[in-house]
Amino acid sequence: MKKNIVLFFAILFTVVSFAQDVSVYPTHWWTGMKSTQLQLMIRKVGIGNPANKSVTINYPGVKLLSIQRVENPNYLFINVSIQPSTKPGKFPVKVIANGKTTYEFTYELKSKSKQNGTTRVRGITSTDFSYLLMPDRFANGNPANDALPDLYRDKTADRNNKFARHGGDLKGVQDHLDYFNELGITAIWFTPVTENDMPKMREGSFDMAGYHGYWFTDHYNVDKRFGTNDEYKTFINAAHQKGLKVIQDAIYNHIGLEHWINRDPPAKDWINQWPEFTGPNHREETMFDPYASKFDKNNMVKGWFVKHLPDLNLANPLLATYLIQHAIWSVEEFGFDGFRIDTYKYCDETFVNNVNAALKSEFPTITTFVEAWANTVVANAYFVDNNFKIPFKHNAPGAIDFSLCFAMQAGMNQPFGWTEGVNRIYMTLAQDIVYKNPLNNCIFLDNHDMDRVFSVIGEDWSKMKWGLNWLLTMRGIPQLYYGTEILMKNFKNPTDAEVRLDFPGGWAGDSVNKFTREGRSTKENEAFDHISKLAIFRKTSSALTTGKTMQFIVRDGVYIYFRYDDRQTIMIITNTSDRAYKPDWTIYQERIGAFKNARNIHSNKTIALEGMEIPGKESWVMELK
Ligand SMILES: [Ca+2]
Ligand SMILES: [Ca+2]
Repeated sequence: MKKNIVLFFAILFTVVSFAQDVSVYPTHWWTGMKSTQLQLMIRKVGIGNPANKSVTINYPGVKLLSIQRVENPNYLFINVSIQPSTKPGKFPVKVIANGKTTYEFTYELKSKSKQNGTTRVRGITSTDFSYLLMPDRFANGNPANDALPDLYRDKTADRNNKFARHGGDLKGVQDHLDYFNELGITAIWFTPVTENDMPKMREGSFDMAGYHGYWFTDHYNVDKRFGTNDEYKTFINAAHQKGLKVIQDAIYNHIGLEHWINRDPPAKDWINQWPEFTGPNHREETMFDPYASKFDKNNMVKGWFVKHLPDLNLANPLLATYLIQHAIWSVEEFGFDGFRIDTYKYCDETFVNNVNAALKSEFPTITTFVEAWANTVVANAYFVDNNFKIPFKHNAPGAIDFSLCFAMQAGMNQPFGWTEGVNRIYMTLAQDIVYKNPLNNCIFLDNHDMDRVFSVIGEDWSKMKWGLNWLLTMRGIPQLYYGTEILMKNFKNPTDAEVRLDFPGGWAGDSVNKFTREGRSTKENEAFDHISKLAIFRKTSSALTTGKTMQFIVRDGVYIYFRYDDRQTIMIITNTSDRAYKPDWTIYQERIGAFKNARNIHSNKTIALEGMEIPGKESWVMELK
């Protein structure tokens, strides 16, 4: 009896110790991966104690290579190789001290998907039209997960507070997949859904929630206020079944203050340390300027973005492996199609190239575009695959094209001049010589960090049409910010919360539902239809998606460019002046050739090129016939 009691408590103790904060990363892996190397991180109090001398793994094809300790005894790293012949399955991993097993866990190798590149992980290309949304602000599909006070530090959801969580979630996005198809969208990009278990943080004079998702506290878990890991998979599968791709937002530069990497770092040098809070200078020039000081570059790479976002030392090899394996894990686990990388210009440059290369090696079809928020074309191009002959070459395929965004805004907003107005677009596109492939750039009129474009242009619908026409016909991967199609407006004044308002109709009981034609005003339907008509045409237009570009010098404020290939020629003509304009087609003969007529994509009217006159303030997208 006594013996049984001892045994009972021994079992209980084992269970209790198992229920403590124990984690193994990656949580599972796959057979059939290109790389045969895997590094497991065990996180458990005392696991790295030198008494834990050895590890045993007994599974055909899996070989223990080495174990590694770090200065924090709560971590142990296990390096294994997985031979290509290894079968999927589960096996025990034992940590041994003095001949006894002190910790044992079961590790699983699943079978790598054979659908990568066909029904999942398809890559985002210039054939796509993406829609950027914030899940917390788009639609609430599950009111039961709005606030989960037993699980998370921030215990509230409150739609009356612009800085709080509002309860939107993945189910809400999933409930509107048909809406995206009506609008002509082909890819959904949303701000991160990774766990952000942070309390509200003081930013300026406001207490902000991590509703935007950029404060990771656990890489391997979806924040349950957006949905579980399984619900994320369900959402992606549902999107794929509706012909929609999915873009995941990734962050390598920093983590949230409450991430265990910051609370209990494996080694001090996983976080870039400063004697007191030091922010980065935000000057991307420090990364490529031939005259830059080491001081400025060091500050740019290692400064903390804000006080509550510890900056990761991506040059640490164990941390780098942790993050690279997580990136691979998330693609294989969830099957999304492309990455958008946040705060790219603040990252260790060798690391970002390594993670991109590792992803490309495992998933040849995966694509990436990076946020460098650069103010010049040279700077934008520096952070991606480019034509520069310089010592360090970045390898990301595409940039988020801020230069073209600023140029398009200037084209709508400024009066025409030698270097102003629509000439900014002309001059910016001319600088495409620096990109290896400008079609890989994500192009946009605004995003979640900027004033809404409709406000920027003074709520002028004529100018809005120019911008939308350019967005959907210029080279690159167009991105629309949620709500632009219903003319949502606002400046980031006093904060960016103003440009992140709830989509009307996303919550049960909303007074209007702008997901439906009936819920939208006449003007809003005009905007929605203008976008959807061109977007749906674009889907099957080889010229607009993958064709070449030819632009002509802007004359009298009239900007004409062509997208063309062997099968199709599209002319985009925008008259930014007040006066009607009759193009002299002899100037455009190279592209006009034998074409006699042009069909306006929006009105569907075909008119003769001879004698064609475009009124002032008008923009037309025309297929030449
Ligand atoms: Ca919810
Ligand atoms: Ca950094």
